Amino acid sequence: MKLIALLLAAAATLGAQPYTPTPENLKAREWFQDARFGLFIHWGVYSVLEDGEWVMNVRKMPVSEYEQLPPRFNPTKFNAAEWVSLAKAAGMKYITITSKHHDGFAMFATRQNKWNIVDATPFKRDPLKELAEECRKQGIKLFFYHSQLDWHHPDYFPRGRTGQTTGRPESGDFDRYLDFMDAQLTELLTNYGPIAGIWFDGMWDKRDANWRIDQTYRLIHRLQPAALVGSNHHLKPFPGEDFQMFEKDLPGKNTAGHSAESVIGTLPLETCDTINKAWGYNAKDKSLKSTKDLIQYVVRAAGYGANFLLNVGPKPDGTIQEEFTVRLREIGKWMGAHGESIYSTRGGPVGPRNWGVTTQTATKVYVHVLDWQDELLAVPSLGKVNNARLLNGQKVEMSASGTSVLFRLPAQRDGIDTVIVLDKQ
Ligand code: FHN
Repeated sequence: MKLIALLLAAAATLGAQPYTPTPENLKAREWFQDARFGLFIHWGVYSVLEDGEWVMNVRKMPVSEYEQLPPRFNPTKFNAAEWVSLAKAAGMKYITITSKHHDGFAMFATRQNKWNIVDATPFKRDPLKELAEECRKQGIKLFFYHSQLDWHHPDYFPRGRTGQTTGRPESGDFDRYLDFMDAQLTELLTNYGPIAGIWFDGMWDKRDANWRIDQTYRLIHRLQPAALVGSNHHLKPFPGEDFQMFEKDLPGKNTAGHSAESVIGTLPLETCDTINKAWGYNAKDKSLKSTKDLIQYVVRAAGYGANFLLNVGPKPDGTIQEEFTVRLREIGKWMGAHGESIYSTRGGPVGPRNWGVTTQTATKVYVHVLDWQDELLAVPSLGKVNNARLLNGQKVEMSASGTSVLFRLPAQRDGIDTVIVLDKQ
């Protein structure tokens, strides 16, 4: 299997045109790296069943059965202003929302088929249009997560690893499906104003297919040159991709099995994870990460020079569950007091350690002590730095010891992240 993936990755690369990002794309990449923290939203007709976004495949529901869901989907409590305000309150700078997940159901007013929230549900509104307008109003950028994998479209054929029980005919024209996908992407990049990027998912379903990604990526960059392209294919980035993403792991790790690749090259990095274990709304999933866990996730990601995209799965009525909103607001409070050590930083002079990470700007180094009980902490040289202090200005004793620096940590520490800031000389 791995050999196939390698051969096809090579083929895809060889077949691809060389990609030179435009100046506006490069500027967008800098903005993306400065942003550091975003809100992932998995929302679709599957939320009606309250059992996650894979319910169609897990319950082996044929299309005919799954098509009975949209008439039950009427999220009248959806309020774009509330969602965008919540993201801002959490200290997030962008939102990435599912325009279409694997079930093929478009959460926007597509004209390519009737399998969408406007034509198929009593809601009749276009939530992505409302969200795009609200994001512009509140100064939050908007990405669309778009699944290349499709369990509904008859031309997604041959089938891949999933979607084998949907009852679709055993025939179809995959290129015609990709034309359909490109037409929907054209709608998303034409009718919704400036879009910060497209977050692809699902190539892993058919590693041996010709996904025509160079054609699709060229389309995106032609329509909106500043739009950043990323793909959750778990392979090394292809030409045309503008950031490398990881899932349920820090960059270069593979504890969750979703990020088989390491950090390759110098593209901006982003990792994503959930507050409980589910991406789409799952009423039974109470395995919640604490606010401390989530803040430390943001900090550790920043220590790897990566963004953290934290997910919510809204309910079928259009609201976000309280366990999530409480955590998001608590994270925002912490970011309000410590944000200078995260926003607009890059990975620090010392790589991530068990005790914590470092971040840096052009003039400062931040040492994030996340898990260290002792009074003294020795770290490798941080370069020419001085004036060690906490963010509140309290001085921190520091001495050089060979090529290391020794900190005497304050007895009273931040229970989540004791940030020591130093000036670069
Ligand atoms: O199958 C999807 C899953 O539903 C979810 O969208 C995650 C988010 O990164 N990506 C895939 C699993 O790797």
